[in-house]
Amino acid sequence: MKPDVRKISEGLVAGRFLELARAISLVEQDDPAVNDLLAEIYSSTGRARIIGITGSPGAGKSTLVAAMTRHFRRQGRRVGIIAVDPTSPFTGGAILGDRIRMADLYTDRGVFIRSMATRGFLGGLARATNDVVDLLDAGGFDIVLVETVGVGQDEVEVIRTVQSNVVVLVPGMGDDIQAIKAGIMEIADVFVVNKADRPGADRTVTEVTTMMSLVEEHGDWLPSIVKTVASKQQGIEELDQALDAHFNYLRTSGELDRRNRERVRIRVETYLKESFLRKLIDETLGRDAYDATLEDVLGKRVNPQGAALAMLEKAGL
Ligand SMILES: Nc1nc2c(ncn2[C@@H]2O[C@H](COP(=O)(O)OP(=O)(O)OP(=O)(O)O)[C@@H](O)[C@H]2O)c(=O)[nH]1
Ligand SMILES: [Mg+2]
Repeated sequence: MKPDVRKISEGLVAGRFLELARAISLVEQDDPAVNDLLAEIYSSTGRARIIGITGSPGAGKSTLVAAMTRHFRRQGRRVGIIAVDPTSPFTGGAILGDRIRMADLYTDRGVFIRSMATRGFLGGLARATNDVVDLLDAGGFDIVLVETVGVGQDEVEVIRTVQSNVVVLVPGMGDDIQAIKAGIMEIADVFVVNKADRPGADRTVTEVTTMMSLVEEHGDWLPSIVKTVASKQQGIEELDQALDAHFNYLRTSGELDRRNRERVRIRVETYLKESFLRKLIDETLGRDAYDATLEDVLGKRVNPQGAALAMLEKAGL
C-alpha cells in the first residue's frame, strides 16, 4: 500500500508516535515515498539540539544516554534517542540489555528510542541516521541523542553532522586514549570520564588534559572534561552544564552556523554522490557494461582514471 505522506507528516509534526514510527520505517526501507515525506517535514526542522555520544564498546554510552535522558525529562524536555550500530547484523544482547536498563524510558511518551542496527542500509547508514534526526526534530523533540561507537566511515560521517560531540572514556585506558587520539580527540567537544567510581578516574582526566594540550585544532573552544557515574546518575548535571556552555559557544562564535552549513553540505553531497553513481551505473551505462569496464581495469587494459573518464564521456558529462 502506498503510504499517505501527507497524513504521516502531519501526524509526525503534531507529535504523534504512530506516524513517527511509520516515517522512520519508511526511511529504513528506503521507501520511494521517503523523499516526499522528508520534503514535507523539512521546514519543521532546525529546533532540536543534536548531540553525539561516542566511545569504545562498553564505555557506558547507553547508560549515559539513559541518565542524560532522565535529567532532560525532569527539565520537561522531550528526548529522541538513536543508537547507531553498523557492525552488528542483529540488534543483539546489548540492545536487549539497554531495553531492560531503560524500561522506564520506553514507556515515557516524551522519549522516543530507535536503534539503527542494520548492516548495509540501502542508501547508507549515515544518510538514514540524518534523516531520522530530521524526523525527530520535526516531531518536536527538543534534544536528539545519537549514540555511536565512532568507528567506520558511516559513523564518522554521523559524528561530523551533530552539533556537540560527547566522547566517553573510562578510567585505566591509557593505551586506548593513545589509540583514539588520532581520530576522536579532534572531534570531541566534551569529554566524559565515565565509571568514575572505578580507580584511576582522576588519572584519566589528567591524561586527557595533557593530550589536549598537544592537539591544536580546537579553535576557541577547549573541550571540557566531566566525570560521571552514569549507572548512578552522578555527574549528569555537570555534563548538562558543559553541553550548555558548548552550545553557547557555538551560538556566539558563529560556529553553530558553520556546523549547520557543513551539515547541509555533507548531506547534499552524500545524496548527490549516491544518486549520481546509481544513475550513471544502473541507468546510463548499465550494470553489465560497468562490470565489464571494471574487468578491463583489472586486466590492465585501461587504467582506473581512464575508465572513469570514458564512462563520464559516454554519459555526456
Ligand atoms: N561501574 C560502573 N559501571 C557502569 C557505569 N556506566 C555504565 N556501566 C556499566 O557498563 C556496562 C556497559 O554499559 P553500556 O551503557 O551498555 O555501554 P555502551 O558504551 O553503550 O556499550 P555498547 O553500546 O555495547 O558499545 C554495563 O554493565 C553498565 O551497567 C558507571 O558509571 N560505573
Ligand atoms: Mg550502547
